[in-house]
Amino acid sequence: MGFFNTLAQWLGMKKKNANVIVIGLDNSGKSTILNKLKPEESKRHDIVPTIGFNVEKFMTKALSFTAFDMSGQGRYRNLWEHYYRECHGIIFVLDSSDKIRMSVAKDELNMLLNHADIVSRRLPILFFANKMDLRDALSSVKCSNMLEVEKIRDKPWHICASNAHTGEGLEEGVNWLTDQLKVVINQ
Ligand SMILES: Nc1nc2c(ncn2[C@@H]2O[C@H](COP(=O)(O)OP(=O)(O)OP(=O)(O)O)[C@@H](O)[C@H]2O)c(=O)[nH]1
Ligand SMILES: [Mg+2]
Repeated sequence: MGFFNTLAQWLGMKKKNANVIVIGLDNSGKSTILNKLKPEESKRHDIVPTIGFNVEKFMTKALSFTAFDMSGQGRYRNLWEHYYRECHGIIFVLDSSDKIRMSVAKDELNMLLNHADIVSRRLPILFFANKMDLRDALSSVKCSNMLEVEKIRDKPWHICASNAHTGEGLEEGVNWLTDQLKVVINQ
């Protein structure tokens, strides 16, 4: 394996690695999204609420991603900041049907944006307005208005409506993130 990796790297075939942190409130669908993006052989059959965090891997056409799948439960949210420094991009997942907690998600987003390890960096942020299949789900435009995402001027951002069960919207999102990252990653 080592030999083939070295050979692939030497031939310029090995994909560059991007670290992304996947955050958002508990129950928004972070782990379900990552499970859908993972290759068939490493998919989990049942997703349970994340304790602490898990490290997951997935690939796109141009990059290999290492994703820190953080728990969104209140008691674990203080772990998020420990991974900000080493991440190249952020995936922020919203449950678009959870109107009551949209303000909590907004507070978490503002804390992220004002964090010392984030504030001065041009990190791309991909938002998934997830659970678009639910009848009372808000549109991605409405979600971005509620979070005042358009106020983010110093970082590229993009919002996609998604359904983590069918995978709808996920490819569009990760393709956008790949385009943002492939030019800035050197490793
Ligand atoms: N209807 C619907 N349900 C979803 C969708 N995505 C995830 N779910 C469900 O939402 C619940 C929570 O999903 P998780 O992926 O565990 O959420 P999480 O954000 O990782 O939660 P924590 O690990 O606790 O932070 C599960 O029952 C999922 O099946 C979606 O797009 N549509
Ligand atoms: Mg989870």
